[in-house]
Amino acid sequence: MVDKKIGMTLTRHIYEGEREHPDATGELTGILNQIALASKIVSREVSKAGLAQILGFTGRENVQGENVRKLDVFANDVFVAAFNHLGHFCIMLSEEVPEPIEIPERYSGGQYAICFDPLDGSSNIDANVSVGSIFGIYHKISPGQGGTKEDLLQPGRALAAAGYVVYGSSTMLVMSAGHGVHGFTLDPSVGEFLESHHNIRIPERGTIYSANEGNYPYWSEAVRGYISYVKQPDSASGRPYSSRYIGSMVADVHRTLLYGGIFMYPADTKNLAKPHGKLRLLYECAPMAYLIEQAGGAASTGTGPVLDVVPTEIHQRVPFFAGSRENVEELESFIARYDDARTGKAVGSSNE
Ligand code: AHM
Ligand code: MG
Repeated sequence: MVDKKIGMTLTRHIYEGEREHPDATGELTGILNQIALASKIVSREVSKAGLAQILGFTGRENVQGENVRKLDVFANDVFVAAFNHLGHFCIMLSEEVPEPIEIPERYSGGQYAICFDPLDGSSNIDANVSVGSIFGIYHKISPGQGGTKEDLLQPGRALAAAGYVVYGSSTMLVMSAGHGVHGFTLDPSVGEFLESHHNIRIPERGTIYSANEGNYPYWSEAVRGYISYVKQPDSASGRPYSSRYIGSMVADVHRTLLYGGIFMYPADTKNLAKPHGKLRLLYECAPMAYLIEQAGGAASTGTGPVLDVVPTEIHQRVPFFAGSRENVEELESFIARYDDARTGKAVGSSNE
């Protein structure tokens, strides 16, 4: 007998989700299907990057004498082509493009805006390390036909859906449309994403910390204090924690979602032009924060939920601390304590 779970494709999952909501228009189904299609194409190219000689080069010719593009540029082109004639979007934002991407007028009547990072962590590709795509989908809020920056500059709390695709030892799409987080693994033999992880829940507390510790000297005293704390032996809380850092956000967040712990990219003083860390709010941090919260975890800038940050610029960066709820709260308590010490307030005093 065929197990009915075998038939739970991404498409069916989304369709069934929409069926439970009679007011749903089916647009989100169309969008997620298109994301799945684009990510299958990107996955195919990522997996044969070395063979196709498209890694690390741009504007060069491959063995067939065709022009080749860097893989992140290729991925951007694939996602843009998948979205801009769909009719479901009014505007798009990509990490690869400085300004919002307008939709051709004929197709610009869609009721959604999308922010995406087509290929995050692409500096890892030459070493065959996992990379990923990230997306966040918002309802259109601007009046009239077409979209404006207003549709993109929304807090993560307003996300209608978000997800990522990790191109790792297998390709996996993890998404939420506000009803839990679900993971789908690409079965290349049938070309379908099949549900492999239903309702992912992040552990309440984990014993892995994940950060680029080379930046330690440039972090705030509070973050340095927290990192010293996680290394101090304490059997009750499982310290010292293990350190794991891939340097590819999608892979690091994916592991954190499944195993628990804390992933972070704090602000640092190394580059004064980047006082808010490295990661971008709209297409890196907010979608990941949405997934982590949907899975029962927490995502913070250090002083409050990432999802509550109201963006003022499309390529804005924020400090990012995400993972198991207890770990993130612990990190926040370090920041509050150091802030209190700086401002002369007694540790543990209230914030009123
Ligand atoms: P990118 O968008 O240019 O790929 O940069 C983002 C990546 C993330 O995937 C990762 O978390 C981070 O940069 C790693 O940065 P670092 O090398 O400073 O540790
Ligand atoms: Mg990126």
